[in-house]
Amino acid sequence: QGPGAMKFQRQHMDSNGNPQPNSNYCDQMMKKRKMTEGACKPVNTFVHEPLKDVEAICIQPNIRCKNGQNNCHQSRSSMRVTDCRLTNGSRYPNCKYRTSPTKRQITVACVGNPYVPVHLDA
Ligand code: T3P
Repeated sequence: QGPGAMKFQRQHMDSNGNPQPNSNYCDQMMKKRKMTEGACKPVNTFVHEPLKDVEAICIQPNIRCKNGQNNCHQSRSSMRVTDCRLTNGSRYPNCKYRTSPTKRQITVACVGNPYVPVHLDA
C-alpha cells in the first residue's frame, strides 16, 4: 500500500464511525487523525462506508479534478459522510470544527496499481 493510499485512509475513512456523530466528532477526529499538527486543516470529510465501496469509486468513469487532472471519479450512489469545517474564531493550536453529517455523492482522485483513492476532491 502506497503512502498516498494510506494518507487517504487516515484522513478520510471512518467506516465504523457513527454516521450520526455528536458535535464533538470533528474536534476529536481531526486531532486523532493528525490534521491539527502545525496548522488546523480547514476542511475535511470523513466517509462512513466500507473501504471496498470507496475504493470501487475508482472504476467509475474518469472526470476532471479541481486541479485540472483527469483521474477523478464520482460515486454512483450517495454515501454517508461527515464534513468538518474549521470555525471562524478557531486559532491554532486550538482547532475547533463544525460537524456536519450528510449523505452525498463524493469525488475521489485515484492513482497507482492497484488504482486506489489518494485524495478527496469533492
Ligand atoms: P486531501 O487532498 O488530503 O484529500 O481540497 C483540499 C483538501 O480538502 C483535500 O485534502 C480534501 C479536503 N476536502 C474534503 O475533505 N472535503 C471536501 O468536501 C472538500 C471540498 C475538500
